[in-house]
Amino acid sequence: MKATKLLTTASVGALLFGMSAAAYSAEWRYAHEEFEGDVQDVFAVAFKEYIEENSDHTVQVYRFGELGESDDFMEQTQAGILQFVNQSPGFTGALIPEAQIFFIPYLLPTDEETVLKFFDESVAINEMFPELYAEQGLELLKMYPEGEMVITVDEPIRTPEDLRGKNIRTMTNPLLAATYRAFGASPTPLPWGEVYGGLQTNIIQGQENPIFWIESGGLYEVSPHLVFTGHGWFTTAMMANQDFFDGLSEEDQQLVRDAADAAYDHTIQHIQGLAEESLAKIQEASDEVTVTRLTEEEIQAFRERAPQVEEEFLEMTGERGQELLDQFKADLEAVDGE
Ligand code: 6CS
Repeated sequence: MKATKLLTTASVGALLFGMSAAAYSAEWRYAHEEFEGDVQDVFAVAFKEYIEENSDHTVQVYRFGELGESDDFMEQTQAGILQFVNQSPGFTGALIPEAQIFFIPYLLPTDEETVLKFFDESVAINEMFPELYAEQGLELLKMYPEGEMVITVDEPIRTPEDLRGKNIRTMTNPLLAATYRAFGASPTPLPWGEVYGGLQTNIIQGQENPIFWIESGGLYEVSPHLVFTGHGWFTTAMMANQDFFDGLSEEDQQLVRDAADAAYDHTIQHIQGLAEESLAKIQEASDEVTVTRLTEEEIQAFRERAPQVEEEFLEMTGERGQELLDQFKADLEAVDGE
């Protein structure tokens, strides 16, 4: 009886720390928010391949729907059931308020080269965010952009007034809701699993996402009017359970960091040109789709509502938010001037 109990305790321990009970070749679990071939999956598969090619460890990748919604597998990671997770600030913003900085509209430029340089070199991204995630028991390994945000709606819109009365789905963080309120819409926070059905049944009349996801999730079928407002980028983050990471040998910690670096480089290559390819696929698949690119003057009407969202960000995050925002802006200026 005692022996069985000991064995059970050992296997639970092994499960928690992602180790095989037999030899030291670990079996790690990694969950992300997307489907096969999508950007987070490209990252996860590249990470898995690097680990498996350079060690005896294996990585099991779980895609959207296999372990629940994003918040479910974040909880599983914090509990140590999963070793790695890719969760976007759109959802983490409820847990780490400072992560909502990505939802201050017009903070990031639309120019892809500048954005990519920013993610590579930013002190806010690469030094300040890891400390904020660590407070939640998470070892932040990478933050990376997936694509420019595009709004899809039930009819073409050009002004904040056109958004009045429309329920626009947002990811579940309060600042993104503030952004859409500022844009004139009625924000409706929902987890991903409810978006397609919500658009189909007209509970929501629009949403925002990068084009590859509008294509891959078939959102254009139920929300066919694409509007380029240039207000932000979909950003995501890949991390490990911190106790698990701290418990690894130095060699394995380096392996994990190198795998995250390799996956990042591969994913950044992958996203270049992806929006254009996805838009072409959408236009081939549907005659109903329209594409509206706002003029600079039209964008200005949205942009001038950004300061009130920045204000709300600072109300939610205080001094720490101010420090992060200052650094974020300094980092952007540094890459802009290069
Ligand atoms: O809108 C969302 O909820 C989803 N969008 C993307 C691009 N990835 C995953 C996320 O759940």
